[in-house]
Amino acid sequence: MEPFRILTPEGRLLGEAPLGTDETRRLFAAMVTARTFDHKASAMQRQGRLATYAPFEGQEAAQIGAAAALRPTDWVAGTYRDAAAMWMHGYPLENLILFRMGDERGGSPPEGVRCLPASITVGAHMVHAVGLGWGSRLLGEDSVALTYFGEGATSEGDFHEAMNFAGVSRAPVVFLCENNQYAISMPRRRQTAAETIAAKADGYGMPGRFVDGNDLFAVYAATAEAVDRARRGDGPTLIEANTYRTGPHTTTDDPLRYRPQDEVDAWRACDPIDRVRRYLQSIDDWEEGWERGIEEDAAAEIEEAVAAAEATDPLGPDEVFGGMFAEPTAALVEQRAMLLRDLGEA
Ligand SMILES: Cc1ncc(C[n+]2csc(CCOP(=O)(O)OP(=O)(O)O)c2C)c(N)n1
Repeated sequence: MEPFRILTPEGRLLGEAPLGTDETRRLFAAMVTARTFDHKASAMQRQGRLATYAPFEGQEAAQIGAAAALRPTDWVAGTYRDAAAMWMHGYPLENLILFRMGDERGGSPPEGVRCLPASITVGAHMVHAVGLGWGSRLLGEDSVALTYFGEGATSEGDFHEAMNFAGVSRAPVVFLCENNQYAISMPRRRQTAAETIAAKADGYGMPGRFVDGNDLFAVYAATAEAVDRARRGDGPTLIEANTYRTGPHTTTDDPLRYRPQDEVDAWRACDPIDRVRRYLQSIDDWEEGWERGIEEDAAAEIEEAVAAAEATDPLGPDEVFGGMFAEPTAALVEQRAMLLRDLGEA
């Protein structure tokens, strides 16, 4: 089945561009900045400055293109791999880095940024996104919740519960599946017998769109349409952004053990950033110096965020007990006291 596509890998338009030149250049710059962050974070992990890192290289159009269709009053609920989407929705780089250093204080955005903490539990946040969308409706707001997840998450019970409740309640939610072809080492063909992830929408009474996830324009257009539909009160949409992660699942795995290099190379030829660059070149709106400037600005902005994160006073060892419950359980109170006693601090 052919995905919905507006821009070919060669950067040729197949239909009308959904974005003007200035906005296209802005989103191109966002994708370049996101990739600069991704490479920096992978390097920092290798230097022992970050814990495990889940790279998103190859998925920039899916994350940035969808987030660009939102208003600041809308909600984003994503995963450990959705740093670019969260940043696009206002989550500070410093917090993204701090969280990946293992510091819970980076796990939430500042007041007013409508992003949930990244979900490490596969699929759990989709249910929360439906609650946010439905709750907004009950409050009389017109906010929409956009939830990002991988194709592996569609095999979780939470996917069914979220999709079912959203369908029945017509909650203003956009389900954005970044089908990056693998759930760790599990290939897409063994994840589900369905022809597409998008086809699953049928069973929940909502539209499903199968979209070229490496096409910024297609992802943006499909998401903007789904967001409009949700905001009007016409209910949720499932979008499958067909894409590929060119890096490992996380910095702990070796993808060559489960996928061939020629497959990676074939997907690299469909790179989402190259595609928009080719398009901008074709309309004479790209200069090498401009792109270098974006990279340099991005690197400087990221360095500043890294410096701020690394200058943060480390958490005390007992702070690990504070992250889960508003009111700690009796067992946690006891364990915390034991730890402090053992450390000679009580
Ligand atoms: C409920 C749950 N089960 C298992 C895991 C371990 N795990 C972490 S990532 C992952 C694969 C998820 O794949 P997918 O949903 O396709 O997203 P991707 O990592 O490819 O972005 C698994 C099984 C988990 N974090 N949570």
